Amino acid sequence: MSTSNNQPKDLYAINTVQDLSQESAAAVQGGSLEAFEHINYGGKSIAIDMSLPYLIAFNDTISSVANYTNSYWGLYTNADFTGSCLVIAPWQEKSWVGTKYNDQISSIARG
Ligand SMILES: [Ca+2]
Repeated sequence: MSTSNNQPKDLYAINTVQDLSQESAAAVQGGSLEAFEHINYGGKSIAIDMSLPYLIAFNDTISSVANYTNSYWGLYTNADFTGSCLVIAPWQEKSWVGTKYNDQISSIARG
């Protein structure tokens, strides 16, 4: 009696291709907004990949940001996405958020 090994091999190949595709998709859609304590990307930093209604330890701290995503982000001076909003474009970097927003940002929304 002979059986073919082709089917299990084919299934394995399909699974491998699917895994690679998911990794590629994650690489394209992933990334984060990095926020820094000081200007010029200095001091402590956090990597944010989703909206945060309150920054907790980073409240009123952020002085520079680097957006390593394809998304727009809104940086708000008050919690729950209220107050003044500084919009950060995809892949935009700001070595200084400006006087109005320095040490004022309390919530961040991913667009
Ligand atoms: Ca600061």
